[in-house]
Amino acid sequence: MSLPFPITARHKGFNRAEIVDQNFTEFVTLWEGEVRRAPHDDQPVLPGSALDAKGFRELFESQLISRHLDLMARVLRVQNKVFYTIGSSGHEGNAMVARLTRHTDPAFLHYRSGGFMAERFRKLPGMDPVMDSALSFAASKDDPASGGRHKVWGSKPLWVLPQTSTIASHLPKALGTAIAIDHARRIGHTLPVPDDSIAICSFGDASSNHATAQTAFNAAGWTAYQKLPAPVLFVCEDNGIGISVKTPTDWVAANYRSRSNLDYFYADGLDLAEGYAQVQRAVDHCRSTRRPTFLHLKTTRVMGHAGTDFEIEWRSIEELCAVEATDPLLRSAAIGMESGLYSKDELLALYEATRKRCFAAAEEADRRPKLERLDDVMAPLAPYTPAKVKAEAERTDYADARLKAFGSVEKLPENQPPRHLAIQIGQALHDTMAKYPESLLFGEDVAQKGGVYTVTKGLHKAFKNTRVFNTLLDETVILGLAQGYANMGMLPIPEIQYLAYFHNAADQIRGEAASLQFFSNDQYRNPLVMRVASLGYQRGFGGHFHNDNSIAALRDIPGLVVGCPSRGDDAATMLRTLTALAKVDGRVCAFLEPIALYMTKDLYDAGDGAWQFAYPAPGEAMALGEGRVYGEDASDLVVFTFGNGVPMALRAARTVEAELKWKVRVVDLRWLAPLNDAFIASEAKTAKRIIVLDEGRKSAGVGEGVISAIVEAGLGATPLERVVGADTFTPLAGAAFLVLPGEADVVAAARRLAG
Ligand SMILES: Cc1ncc(C[n+]2csc(CCOP(=O)(O)OP(=O)(O)O)c2C)c(N)n1
Ligand SMILES: [Mg+2]
Repeated sequence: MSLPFPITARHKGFNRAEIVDQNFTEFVTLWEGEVRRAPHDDQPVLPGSALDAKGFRELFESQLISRHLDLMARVLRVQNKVFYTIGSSGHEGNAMVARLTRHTDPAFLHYRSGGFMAERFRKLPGMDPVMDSALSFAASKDDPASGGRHKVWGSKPLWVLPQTSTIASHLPKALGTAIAIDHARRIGHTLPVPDDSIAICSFGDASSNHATAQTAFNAAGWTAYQKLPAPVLFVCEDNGIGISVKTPTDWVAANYRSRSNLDYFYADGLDLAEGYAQVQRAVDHCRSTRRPTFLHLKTTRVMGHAGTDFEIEWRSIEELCAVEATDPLLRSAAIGMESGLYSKDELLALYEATRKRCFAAAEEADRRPKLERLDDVMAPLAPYTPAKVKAEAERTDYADARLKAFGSVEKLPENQPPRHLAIQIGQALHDTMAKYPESLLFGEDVAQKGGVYTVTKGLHKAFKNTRVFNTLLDETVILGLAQGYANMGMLPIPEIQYLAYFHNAADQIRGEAASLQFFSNDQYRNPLVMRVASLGYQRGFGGHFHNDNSIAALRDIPGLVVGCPSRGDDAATMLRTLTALAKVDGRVCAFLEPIALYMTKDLYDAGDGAWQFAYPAPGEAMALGEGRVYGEDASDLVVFTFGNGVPMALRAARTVEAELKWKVRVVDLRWLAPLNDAFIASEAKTAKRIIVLDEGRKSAGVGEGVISAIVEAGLGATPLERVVGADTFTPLAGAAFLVLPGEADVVAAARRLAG
């Protein structure tokens, strides 16, 4: 479609929002076409269209709301009343997707979803898309989506889970949610949405190239290939460009048209009369076949990528005007006039009335309170209700289920002799799965094989394939699945096979799972407990990637709980608290299992069996932040450590006690994030000397946090030595032990302290 006017001086302006705005008025004013007799509400808006007149009017109004929110944002941004200008202009046709789906179909949306949102708001009475959006634009505390933390498209009642700005990062969890919807039935779990729901996930054409998007498409295909349901509607909003990089002509169609297990549909998102039936076909296909569906929705982008994108500086005026001529609002205006539903005056009046409504809402939003206290900002990040968590962790009302899981009273782990870490983690997982029928354990090799280290052995047999299953080999998908199951009210326990491979998929925890409570003002939660085989010191299986000793990437994720047990009984009580934190407070948790301690049975001498412990019966749990202290009354030397460092420190303590005649206390931190500063300070207060033994690296390791806590408690004068890993990757074989701290290093540090 070309503009019915030549490129005049006004079209050459710098402010494309103004030009696009004027184009609409001019287009309507100059429009000359045949006007039909207005259809009734239930008649096609134009002959042959699947869209009826009522539907058209509502979609058009949704488009106008979206457009005027964009225009308002551009004007009020410069007055500091609005703090976000990435808009939806050109994408308003996505309102059709909202109209043709249900408000209970969980939606994970592209940032250009103003039309979709305005239309979805119609699904529930009494809601106001304009005011709600304005509050989000204004970063007001009253913003019902994020409480003023971000301009997001989100709504609790409308099942729109807010997304971060990271493009494509939401595709794995959208797929996970779709898979969870159908998986729930197989484990008898009651969904929070209807059983035939689908998950909707929109994104841009450039984003479709991203590894995170590609892995979601692949995993969707992998699932469908096995005839397993994955009712996800991927909506690729193709405007032909990503910021300034053009997508090669027809690339999206060429790339997706014929994938065997990703069913491709095309729809014209620029033309409501034309596109409606096309969108409907895709939605119906997804819902009825439960197959992953790719809806290629043609859109355009007017007004630049964001308010800061001055396209006139990098595109020719001819090209800009040609793009602006494809503005879907011009097409909608033409449909409105040709159908006889609107006269020119009515159209212009509606356009102006919508503008007024958006500005009025924005001015009102500007008067609403902002987030003004740090406490308020952080309130939803990491909720913690200790009494409830304790009660949940200590809950014992699942005796029958655990009896069934373990087989007999004799086989209950508390009736077994003391065992080592790997066995007791496995027992604790049996316990957890018995306690929570909605829990699922999955990852690479976890099922029949029982994991690389046989930690999950027996679980597949006890809980069957519906609850314990192997995934495809992709950490991003594993963590995306976890979020999807959590979104549907289940309790996912994903396994990451090695800590080094967490980094492959870290964004799924960092940018997505851990941020959901924050950006939704704690209205949405994706509780999960991620198990990670971790840390160094493996003998016989060397090299960096199986011995990664850095947890820096986990420790600085806001809100994430990180626990690391050094012995089997602690693993059991810690796991009870982690699952309780997930259930009660929605927390995202990481459970780091020190691989080198999995099979450790002895402490001092071969065969002493001193690193095996009695299994704690249900009813016992370890509070978040609670450490374990060996040698409480000793104060000549206090060693702060965790994981492999604990038995190492206990062995070194023996030498030190013999040689220096000191009494040594060893403090196992157990919880690495958040670090319990008060506990560290109270243990340090009574110490004459301190060693911080951190098997991680010198830079950004746990040790830095421990020392900071000691210094900040005013105890910086206490003589202190740090024994820590070198800032390097871990080499193979014996050389690994040059890099990692060892027992002799602890003894040497004690000697230095002795002067
Ligand atoms: C992982 C990631 N890399 C880079 C960016 C910066 N960025 C934001 S939007 C965008 C372009 C996206 O283009 P497209 O997917 O076509 O969506 P459109 O904006 O055109 O609707 C880029 C590069 C980002 N948000 N996330
Ligand atoms: Mg694009």
